[in-house]
Amino acid sequence: MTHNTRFTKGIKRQSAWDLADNQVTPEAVFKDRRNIVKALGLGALGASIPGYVQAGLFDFGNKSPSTFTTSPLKFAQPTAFAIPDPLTPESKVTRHNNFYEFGTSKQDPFDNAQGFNVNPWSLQIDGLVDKPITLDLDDLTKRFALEERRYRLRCVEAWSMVVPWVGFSLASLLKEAGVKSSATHVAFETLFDPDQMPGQKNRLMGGGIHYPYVEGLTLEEAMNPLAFLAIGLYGKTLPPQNGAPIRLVVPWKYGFKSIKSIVKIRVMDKQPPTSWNQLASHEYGFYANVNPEVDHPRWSQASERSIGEGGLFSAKRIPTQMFNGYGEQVAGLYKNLDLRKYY
Ligand SMILES: Nc1nc2c(c(=O)[nH]1)N[C@H]1C(S)=C(S)[C@@H](COP(=O)(O)O)O[C@H]1N2
Ligand SMILES: [Mo]
Repeated sequence: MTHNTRFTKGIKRQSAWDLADNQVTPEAVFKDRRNIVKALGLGALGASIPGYVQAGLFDFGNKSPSTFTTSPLKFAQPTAFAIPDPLTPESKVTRHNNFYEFGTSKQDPFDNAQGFNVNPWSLQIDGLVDKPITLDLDDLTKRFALEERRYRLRCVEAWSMVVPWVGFSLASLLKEAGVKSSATHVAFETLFDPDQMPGQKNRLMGGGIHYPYVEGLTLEEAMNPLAFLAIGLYGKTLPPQNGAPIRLVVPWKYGFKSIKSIVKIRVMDKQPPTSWNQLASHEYGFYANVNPEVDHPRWSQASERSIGEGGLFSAKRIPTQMFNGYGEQVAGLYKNLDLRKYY
């Protein structure tokens, strides 16, 4: 399914991602453009399908270069948190994105965010803490010991990637601020800057989300060693489409929990509102743990398309794992929770 069908009831729009599995043709066929058009049943229509659809269908590599400047990072090599799965190519990680502030199509964030200005940046940590902290852009790369984590990322739309993030644990930041004993939850907020983020100006372009984009975790979830603040990927600082200069990564939850371009982290004593839940609460819960046994009301969550070299078009369908494969680390957090009710 696409962003289009993600929250639109009834109307199903045609896009490359809507192709049924049996329409996805073998690798060899992709290499010949005429065969692709034929295989898709587009026939003579092939010439008249919109440019962006064609570009998406026929792009197997790197396209236009990024004009946003990223810098190499120094970090500890992956250790306990590395998974053996092959990494998704960088060109896919940075060109197939969900970041509705820059538009709802997968290529919009790359196309519309290259001029994004992250300097100066200010990330505030406040609320129920002993010592509120404000971090500037420099602090993000220098104040904490950086490490690489290779995590699976499972979008609620049933596609997935494996990404080498660079950053530090959320717990290390919260510990520095000192969480008060009355705290139960942590809230996160993305930058609100409609001049830089066209999706915040235009309701249609922004997918109907009420901005700024907000997310939240329980304190226990936030303190789990897997919860990560990423400032880079593939060894360099984050490009804007992936959430520069700092974003959350919670790999056992659907991707929408991993909020991008964070300006505020607030420790609270109640559950904070979250953007996708506010938009469609019957479809997107607060917890949003990856769970192959609890389907989305409009599609199955039992399997996912793993995006590799060929992008989503040739993505292999693989079974979805409980907690995205991180059950050993996080299942204990939910032992008293009905995961059907608290989806
Ligand atoms: N602020 C903000 N954060 C966001 C989103 C968004 O639209 N806005 N999309 C989410 C969704 S649905 C997913 S799947 C991931 C995608 O991260 P990626 O583009 O780095 O793969 O970012 C999440 N974080
Ligand atoms: Mo997502």
